[in-house]
Amino acid sequence: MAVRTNFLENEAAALDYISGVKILKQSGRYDNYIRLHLRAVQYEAAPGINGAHMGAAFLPWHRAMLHAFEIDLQRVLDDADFGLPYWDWSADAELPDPTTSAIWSDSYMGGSGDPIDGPFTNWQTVNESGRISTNNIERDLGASSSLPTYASIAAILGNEPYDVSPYSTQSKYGFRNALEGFLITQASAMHNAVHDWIGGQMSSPPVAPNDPVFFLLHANVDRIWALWQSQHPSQTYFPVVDGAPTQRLEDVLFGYPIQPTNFAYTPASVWSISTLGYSYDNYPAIS
Ligand SMILES: [Cu+2]
Repeated sequence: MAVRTNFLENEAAALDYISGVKILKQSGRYDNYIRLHLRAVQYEAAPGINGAHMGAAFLPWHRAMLHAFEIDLQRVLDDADFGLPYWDWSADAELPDPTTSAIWSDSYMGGSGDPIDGPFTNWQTVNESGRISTNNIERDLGASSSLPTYASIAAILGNEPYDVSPYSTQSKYGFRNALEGFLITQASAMHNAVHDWIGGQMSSPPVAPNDPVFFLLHANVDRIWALWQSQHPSQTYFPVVDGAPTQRLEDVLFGYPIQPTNFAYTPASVWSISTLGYSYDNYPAIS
């Protein structure tokens, strides 16, 4: 059982994460995840809904991606219990200047710049055509948007049900659209705001996973979803039958199966994190 811990509170796991992603980049396996995400962004499940975003499948699609990625890291690190660290971006939202958080130091993820400094400074990125480009990873921390606070997370945890018709950015209530960041009437909120706050590739959905902070950010999104699930044990996934292809309870999520898991992930099959074989060391102390 893998336990996912806070990137800034578990130095060994943080450094393992950095070594692991460097190994995956070198072998080309890392770029497969960028291309998986790219193809999902480019797939139109229905008008305004792509394979991985702006629809009900947003949370399960990324849970599946992180699950496969975590197992890849376990293999290259030779540690079957390795848990993907999460970046608790709301903790940093409480700092006077979140760009000074230790996560952006050169021994961790590196900070702002084009290219960024730190362990990933010379990484070549995958472009919107799926090809290796000459661009490196860039960031412009804090230039736009702001990190969601604990209070803003607390404010959406009461949302039920999981999602409502039309299961898109237009859904008027429901937890998924709130956490993804389209329900709140701001230009950029929740998950979307974190991407925008980082800038560079991270603020461009087709190429966002070029930046390895993508997985740390999404582990925290997944953690907040898992908290919601534990607080609302009678809630289930929607849509069951009336949604678009790749979005319904028993549909195989777009782009799967992939190596190394080769699982035909569905929203149903990823609903329970304990079934997938991982847990979080804790949840934000909010409710
Ligand atoms: Cu995201």
